[in-house]
Amino acid sequence: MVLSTFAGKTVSVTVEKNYTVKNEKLMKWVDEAVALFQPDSVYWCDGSQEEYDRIAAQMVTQGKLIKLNDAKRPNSYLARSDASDVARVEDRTFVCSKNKSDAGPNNNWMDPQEMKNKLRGLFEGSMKGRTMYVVPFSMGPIGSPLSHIGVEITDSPYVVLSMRTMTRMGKKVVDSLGEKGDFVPCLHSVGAPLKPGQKDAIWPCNETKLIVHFPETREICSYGSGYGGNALLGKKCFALRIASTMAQEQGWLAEHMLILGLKNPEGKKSYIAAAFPSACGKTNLAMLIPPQAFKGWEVTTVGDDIAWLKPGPDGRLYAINPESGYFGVAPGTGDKTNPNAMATMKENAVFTNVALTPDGDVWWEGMTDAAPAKCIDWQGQEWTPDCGRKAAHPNARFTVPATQCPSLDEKWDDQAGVPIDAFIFGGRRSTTQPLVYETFNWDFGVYAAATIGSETTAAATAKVGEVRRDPMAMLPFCGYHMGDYFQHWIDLGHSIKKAPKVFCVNWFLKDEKGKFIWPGFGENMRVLEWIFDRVNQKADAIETPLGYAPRYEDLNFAGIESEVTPEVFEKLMTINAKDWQEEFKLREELFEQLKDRLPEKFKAIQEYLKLGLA
Ligand code: O2Y
Ligand code: MN
Repeated sequence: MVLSTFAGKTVSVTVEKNYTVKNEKLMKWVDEAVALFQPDSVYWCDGSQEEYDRIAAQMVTQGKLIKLNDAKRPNSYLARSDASDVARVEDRTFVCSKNKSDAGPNNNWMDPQEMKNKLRGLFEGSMKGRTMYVVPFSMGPIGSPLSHIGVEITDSPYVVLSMRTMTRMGKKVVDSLGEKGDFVPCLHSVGAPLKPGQKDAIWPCNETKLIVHFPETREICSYGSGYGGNALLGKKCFALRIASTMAQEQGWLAEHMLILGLKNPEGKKSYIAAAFPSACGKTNLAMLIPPQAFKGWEVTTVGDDIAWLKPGPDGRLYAINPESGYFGVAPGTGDKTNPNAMATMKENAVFTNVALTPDGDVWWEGMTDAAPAKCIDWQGQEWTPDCGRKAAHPNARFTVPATQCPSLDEKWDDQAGVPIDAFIFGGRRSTTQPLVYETFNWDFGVYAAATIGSETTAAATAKVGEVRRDPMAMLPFCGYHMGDYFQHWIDLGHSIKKAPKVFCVNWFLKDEKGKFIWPGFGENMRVLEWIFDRVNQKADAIETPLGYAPRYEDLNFAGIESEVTPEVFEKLMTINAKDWQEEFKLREELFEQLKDRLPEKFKAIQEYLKLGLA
């Protein structure tokens, strides 16, 4: 237990707890946290709507939330973060395994004891003048064999509200823990203690930030940030970094994947899980609305960001979305790009770092074609379309309950999860990667997933157009050595009777003039249909050097024949040998970094592909 080293002080605080807790480990851990953080009061969250409304109202009174116009956006709020606290801090994120080599070159590392000493110094007294909230949460449906429980201690009421939307949270989780149930302890402090009488900041945080994972003891500590993945510890910290280490040990997968359901007009249904690096439209794909030509087809949403997949008794992989809400990027989301997301956020939403319109609603770039004549930008400044600044921060967010999504899948909350028939991997590539292909088999699929990457965009870096490898879109989220992770994928596929088929897609090919060739968004349905039919043994394909690919006649282009002609399709499906020689060189750079633990099979697969493309 991380806190045994922190304990030793006795303090007196008021405690508000409206239910019985029988779990001794939890009670002891909370007592230790009180001694460490020295808050003014302790509040055990029950997860009720009344509690949510009460905390939100307190934050409005304190100026920490703005209540939006109830007629336009019922029960919704706007939060503005500190300008220094707007995104995940990868350079301050650590995996503190006992041995440095187990964290791999993909993680920052520090000796666990040294890190705990450092954290103790930062955490000691860091909640003075504040309330310490105890937030019990379940990742996945409560009681499901695919779910796991965590408890987050935090001094941020914004985190409490967000955790209630993003997880199953409160008394029901403590009840399901019972006397002996285990949980992942998560400590979070914004690192801004208050002296008596000191006025609080609108968004308290600390210049020093540290997001720390102890994989062997399954503990998470976060200091200094109140934002997103740094602070909502159920998401990236637990459901990906810690869960990926649990999954390796226990024979399952914790992945950075959306999950969608696809039903054809005959009523046959398949589920697909898909991984993409950021800025590839993951939420748009998860909530896709099929074009008119696909009458009778249904796309349904199980999850938009994370999937936990465990082998079922029938030898298939079953997936749950461990979350219960969406924490989506607002800029670029609009009625044209993602009408389902827009409908999901029509009420009960918390928006962070978007603009406030004069009528008390929200706006961001890409929400509508025309910008409002004026608004208040994400930093509280007056904004007009010609002022030269963005109205919303590029990483501005909406936080909404999944249950409000019009395309929500009927099994999104099913204790058994949903059976996965296909994995899709993609990246943002203007050349090289064709629109779609099916890999030859599981091992080739794992190799392809391990080598995906995206070209950097202006929003992410100054070096635009450079390909950044992001294996399985997990590079920032894998809690252990990426080479071991690849081997775990290979082994898992061979240990189950019916491993999903693996497909690669690329929605972002450009022509010589730099214009996107593929229409994307809802039109991606045309590729999904082919994948669905491959999975259900109905679609034809030809063999290419990379895998199996559709011919023009294998995809339904009804309604876009003039945009995607056979010549355009030819371009979309081109596998250019010269580009691929360059691609293999870049992949070798990734393999070089991971060489001490890279699966043997990868070399053989790459040699085979190279020969086919020589
Ligand atoms: O910047 C943050 O803290 C959020 S990161 C995030 C949030 C929702 C879904 N995915 C991500 C991500 O970085 O992959
Ligand atoms: Mn994500």
